Amino acid sequence: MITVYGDIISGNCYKVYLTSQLLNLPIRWQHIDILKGEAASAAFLSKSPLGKIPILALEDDQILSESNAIINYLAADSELLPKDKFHLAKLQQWQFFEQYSHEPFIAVARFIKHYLKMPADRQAEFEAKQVGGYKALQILEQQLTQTNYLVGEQLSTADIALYAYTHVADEGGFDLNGFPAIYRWMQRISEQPGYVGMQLKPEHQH
Ligand SMILES: N[C@@H](CCC(=O)N[C@@H](CS)C(=O)NCC(=O)O)C(=O)O
Repeated sequence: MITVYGDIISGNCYKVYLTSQLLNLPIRWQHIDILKGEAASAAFLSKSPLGKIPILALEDDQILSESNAIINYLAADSELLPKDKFHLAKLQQWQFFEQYSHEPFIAVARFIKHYLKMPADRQAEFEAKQVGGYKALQILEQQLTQTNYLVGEQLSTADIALYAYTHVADEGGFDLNGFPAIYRWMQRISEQPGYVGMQLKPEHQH
């Protein structure tokens, strides 16, 4: 069975869990507690030299890192990954946007506010993250006023990638009230068969 090493409180790890549940794929979840620094342990570094979660270990011990690569691997051959080359490139466009222009603002603001409880020496950084985070939300809103999902009318791993930190953006100090199209998109995703929220811990995470 495929093993995922992750911590569900991380949006990057949650993407992998959500994808596996939407596709009804059996996975073994190995909890790595990021707040306790377990991703930096020697045992974990031997699997993933970067010391970051999530990683996926195949049955033959091949390892895959980078959350968006992992969800695309899991979704290969499913309707969550388009076959048409333009739509596939659009999906990647959104996933690269997520990693460079969304996650570094919204996830980091959330980490500072929600998990570190806003230490004084990170207050200025937190405020700077708000600017980039709201810009990313505006871009999502603009697309989602035109289409139900990010790549047209079909749910894909682009939506899963962007949903992960957007749906907990309030924990990073972002007010989603001014973003009705994002709100409706989040509703649509949460109504998918197999959907699980971030608060539902994987079976193997205690
Ligand atoms: N680009 C990577 C980012 C992974 C990442 O930053 N993971 C964080 C948790 S969200 C982590 O492992 N942090 C632990 C650390 O840096 O010590 C991905 O998408 O998987």
